[in-house]
Amino acid sequence: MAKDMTLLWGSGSPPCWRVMIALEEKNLQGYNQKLLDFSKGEHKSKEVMAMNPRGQLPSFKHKDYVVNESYGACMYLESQFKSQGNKLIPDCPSEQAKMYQRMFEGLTLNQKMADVIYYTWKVPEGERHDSAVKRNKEALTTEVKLWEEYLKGPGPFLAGKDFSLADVVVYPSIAYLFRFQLCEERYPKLAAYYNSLKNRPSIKVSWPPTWLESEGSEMLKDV
Ligand SMILES: N[C@@H](CCC(=O)N[C@@H](CS)C(=O)NCC(=O)O)C(=O)O
Repeated sequence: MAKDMTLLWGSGSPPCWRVMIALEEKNLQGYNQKLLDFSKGEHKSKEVMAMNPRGQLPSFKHKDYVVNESYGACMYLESQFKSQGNKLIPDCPSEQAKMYQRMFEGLTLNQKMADVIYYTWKVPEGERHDSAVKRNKEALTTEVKLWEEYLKGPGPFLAGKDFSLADVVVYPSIAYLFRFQLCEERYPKLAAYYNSLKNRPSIKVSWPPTWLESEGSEMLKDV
């Protein structure tokens, strides 16, 4: 039981979901956790700010060691609990190189996705520029095509035959794309990857609760 760990998280946030998947993969159930509501501004509460001065989720600590950055937390958990649960960093140099490459490229995918989704959320309708919307969508389309190509290589996982940290950190972004109705027919490899991992225990048990309650929007339908 991981009673010496605390995770403050928000539903539907890819960074939060990454940490939850890593905790499950490392058999670290039973940690202290609190689900906070972004729409009520709970990520700016005193409790979060004390742990994470940016007021962002996830906020995570093990004992007194704070690792709020989701990639950092996943890498920390793998490093500290190497022989527990599933091994998430392959020994084989070619697979390890691919794993780090895909992991960090995942940040670009996430950013390009956020550029499209948050522009529409944050910029009021009358102030939006069609050219910016178009440019962001084109950039995301180029990026998504790249991931579709990657999945044509030896799989079934992002770094090869084994589930790794690359899957832990990138899967939530890929799931987010489909939540916003990325077309499964246009990206069959990505869709197959997304669907095949839905029932993996670490992913299923940590599936964003708000996603079970409502449909996502169609924002990425034409990407
Ligand atoms: N680099 C951080 C990013 C965390 C992050 O951006 N969290 C978002 C939710 S997905 C958040 O808390 N946003 C609220 C805010 O920035 O005020 C990580 O990977 O952990």
